[in-house]
This record gives sequence, structure tokens and C-alpha cells, in this order.
Amino acid sequence: LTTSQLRSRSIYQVLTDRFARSDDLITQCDPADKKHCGGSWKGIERKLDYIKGMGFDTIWISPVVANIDGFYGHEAYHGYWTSNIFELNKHFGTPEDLIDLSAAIHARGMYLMVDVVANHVGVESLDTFLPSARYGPFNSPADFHPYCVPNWEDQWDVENCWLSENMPDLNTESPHVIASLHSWIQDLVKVFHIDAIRVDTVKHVRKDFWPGFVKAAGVVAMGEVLHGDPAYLAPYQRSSMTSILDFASFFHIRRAFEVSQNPAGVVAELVDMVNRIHRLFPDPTTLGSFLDNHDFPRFAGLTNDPSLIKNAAVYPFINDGVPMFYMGGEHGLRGGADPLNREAMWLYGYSEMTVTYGVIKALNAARRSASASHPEFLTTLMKPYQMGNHTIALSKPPLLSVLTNYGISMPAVGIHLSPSQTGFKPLLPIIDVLSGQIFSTDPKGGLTVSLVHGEPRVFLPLTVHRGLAGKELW
Ligand code: ABC
Ligand code: CA
Repeated sequence: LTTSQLRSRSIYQVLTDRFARSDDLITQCDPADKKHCGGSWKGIERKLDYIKGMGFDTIWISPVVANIDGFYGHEAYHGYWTSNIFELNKHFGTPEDLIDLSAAIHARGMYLMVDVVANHVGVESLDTFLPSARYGPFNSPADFHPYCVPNWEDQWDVENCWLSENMPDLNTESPHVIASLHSWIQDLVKVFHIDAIRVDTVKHVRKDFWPGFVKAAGVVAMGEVLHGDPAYLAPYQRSSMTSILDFASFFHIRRAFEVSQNPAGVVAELVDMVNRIHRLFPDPTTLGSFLDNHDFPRFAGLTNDPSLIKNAAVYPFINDGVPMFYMGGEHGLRGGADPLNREAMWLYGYSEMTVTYGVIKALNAARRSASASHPEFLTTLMKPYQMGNHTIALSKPPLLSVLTNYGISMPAVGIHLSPSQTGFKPLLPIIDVLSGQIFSTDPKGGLTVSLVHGEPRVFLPLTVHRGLAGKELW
């Protein structure tokens, strides 16, 4: 995938060890144990139709390379503790299994995104760390930065110290390390026909290391820069890689929808964040937009209000960037902080009949029809409007969304959007893709619509929804 092809994708994130097994056994898995539970590449392959059925066309899987065993009883089930980059993780399957998975994904017209780590390797304990053949090409002390504990306020430390005492930091200034990482990523992408990479710990390596790495990969890279401030994030999109995860929206969506009857001001902050993102990032339309991932407590576990959960879940799909969805959200999983947010999916079944599965499917379909009828949808920034203390309207023609953070106890209210806010023509039939209700704009192109039980609304012109829209109908 190229950067511009990435814009029209929708990404489902799996933790390989926890998504699906190669067999049908319902084996126990307590995430608190931090042990392997038996998920595999074959398992993912068996569940591709389940993922595709929800409307996703791209699958982000855990790192695929060989890992150390573990760290004080905590096994490397997540795959982030590399031993040898030139070998694959035996727990997840054989090289043939990964090739099969890649082929099966492509056979469905879908894409494979693999998580990759270039910042560090793993070790059982600081005392036993010894650069050796175990780390493949990184067998000499010169291949690593000396151990130090970072002062998190100091960017030099963040890049050169160890992220933690079990993650020896690679000397990404050494020509040998750079050349090894380049040849590794180039081969990995080619051999397994990888379409995109998700790059771990980007802020822990100097910015100018990345362009060479991404070039060697030869496919679009989405970087993880874990920071909430767009002013800190944006330079990475400018000088490291064209796409990064949108942690700026992430923290703000959570804040905006976390408590019912939110204090006034929270919606204004969200509007302000949208404007800051538009101002600061070179291209907000290639950011990865998400509400949940494997590093944070699941949003659904932070509040008991189903309307707030639904509003927050909608946001990444109506945002400017590429929607990303963390496995298990479709079953209402509520696991807390790492490791509790890493539930084994087979314990919950793979029903395609849950309400959330249907909501996600409708949102993916809405994005697809919006971009099919109006290709500029993918490159045009949304316009945010604050509608009172608890409601925000986001217009990204032909999509128009109205979200509210009051919660389920919200009294029914009517919201009026002016013609310039809707972006729609007069007397245009429109559908709320979440409820299936049909409305129409008024003779001027404005829209009056009720919000019920604090539920979100996502509108499309009826013709767009039905795939009938030509420019002339619009
Ligand atoms: C686990 C436990 C740890 C325990 C450790 C031994 O094991 O969670 O408590 O000490 C993998 C595993 C984890 C494991 C780690 C560490 O390895 O998945 O289970 O932790 O061994 C990526 C991946 C992540 C992965 C790694 C390591 C990196 O997504 O799954 O973890 O390969 C930092 C990194 C970030 C990393 C994250 C886990 O840690 O930058 O790349 N994620 C602040 C810091 C961030 C920091 C974050 C941690 O805290 O600035 O740099 O992320 O929560 C905002 C601020 C931010 C602030 C956030 C919390 O608030 O703007 O700056 O982030 O408002
Ligand atoms: Ca580093």
C-alpha cells in the first residue's frame, strides 16, 4: 500500500496470541497471567470472514519475529520482546503459516499490516543481558546503547536510554545496526507480501533514522509516537513517516465521552483539538484514528453508559484519518489496563450478531459509500461545530455526524443545523445509518433532528447510502 491508498482502508487490530487458535478448543486464558494462550496465524486465517464481515479490509497483527521467553514469569506473548529479527515467532506458527495467512488475506481483497520493532530487543533481566548470536546480527556491545534510565522530559534520553530494563536499546546510530534493520525489513515485507507496517516506539529513535527504514520497507508505515500533544506529534509526520497513530484525538475522544453529563467546556475542547490537528499536521487524513488498543484500558470499561460508549466508538470512523478498531470491542469487552485488556477472543465466541458488530459494519459501509460516490471525501477535512454544551456536529460531506456526551439520560432534544453546517442541498433525503431512520433537509438545506437517549447520529444522503449517487444527484 502507498500512503494515498491507505486513506480508504479500515483496520482491525488483533493480538495474535489472543485472537484465534488453529483448532476449535476453548482453552482457558487469564490475561492477568501474562502467558501465551495459543492464538496463531492459522487461527487468524480461519477467522478472516468474521473480520471482513464487519467491513474491515486491513488486519494489523502482532510483531512476527522470534522473541525471548519472558521476564520474571511474564511471557513474551505480545511479541514485542525480540530475540532474533531474522527468525519468526514459533508460538505463532511456521513461515508457511504466515505466507498462507498473507495469501488468504489477499485472496479476499484485504491487506496485511505487520507490527515491527526497531528500537529494542528483549532480555530476561538486566543482569543477564549479553549481546550474542541469540540476537542475530546484534551480537556485539557496540550494537546497543549503554543502559540508562530515561528522564522522560529529555528527548535525548527518550531516544538513547532503555525504555525499560528488559528492553536493550539498539544503537540506531551504528551503520551496522542500520544496515541490518534495513535489510531485515526489506526482506520481511517481500517474503511475506506485507502491505503496510505499524512501527513501534517511534519516538524512542531519532526522527531522521526513520525515512531510510520506511524506504527499505517499501510500503506505507504508520508510526506509534505515544504522546497526547499534536505539537509533539506533528513533526514526526513531517520528517519520519507519512502516517502516524492519532494519539491527539485518542486522548481527547476518551476525555470527551468518559463521564455522563459532562461538564460544559469538554465539547469546546474537542472542537479546539480538531482545529489544532488541522493546523499542525501536514496531513490529518493519513493519521490512524482509534478509540482502543492493547496498551490502554478498554473504553467500554471506563463508563457504564452505553450511549457514551456508542458515541465514542463512532468517532474514529467519522474522523479524518484511517479508522482502526481493536479486537473484542465488537463483543463489548471491558478489560482494564494492560494485561487485562488482552482477553482471549475464543472465550467470547465470534458472533456476528452483536449490536456493536452491526454498528461497526454500518460505519465501515458508510465510509465506503461516502468515498465511492465522492472520492474527495478521503482528502477533505471535516468541519467541527459545537451545538450547545454537550453536542458536536462534524461535517465531512457527504457524511454528517452529530455526537453528544450527555449520556443515556439525555432528555430528547431537537438540534438545528444550518444549511452551511449540513453541507447538503435543500429537500435532500438523508438516512441515519445507525438507526436506519430517514430524514430530509428543509427547503434551505438545513436540518432539524432529535437526539434520543443521547445516541449518536451519522447521516448520509439516501442516494449515497444506496450507492446510486452520481454527481448530478448530489
Ligand atoms: C508490561 C507492563 C509494564 C511492565 C512491563 C514489564 O510489562 O505494562 O507495566 O513494566 C510491550 C508489551 C507490554 C509491556 C511492554 C514493556 O512491552 O505489550 O505489555 O509492558 O515491556 C509500544 C507497544 C506496546 C509494547 C511496547 C514495547 C511499545 O504498543 O504494546 O509493550 O515494545 C511507552 C512507549 C510506547 C509503548 C508504551 C507501552 O510505553 O513510548 O512506545 N508502546 C507516557 C509516555 C509514553 C509511554 C506511556 C506508557 O506513558 O510518554 O512514552 O509509552 O503508558 C499522555 C501523554 C503521554 C503519556 C500518556 C500516558 O499520557 O502525552 O506522554 O505517555 O497524555
Ligand atoms: Ca532508542
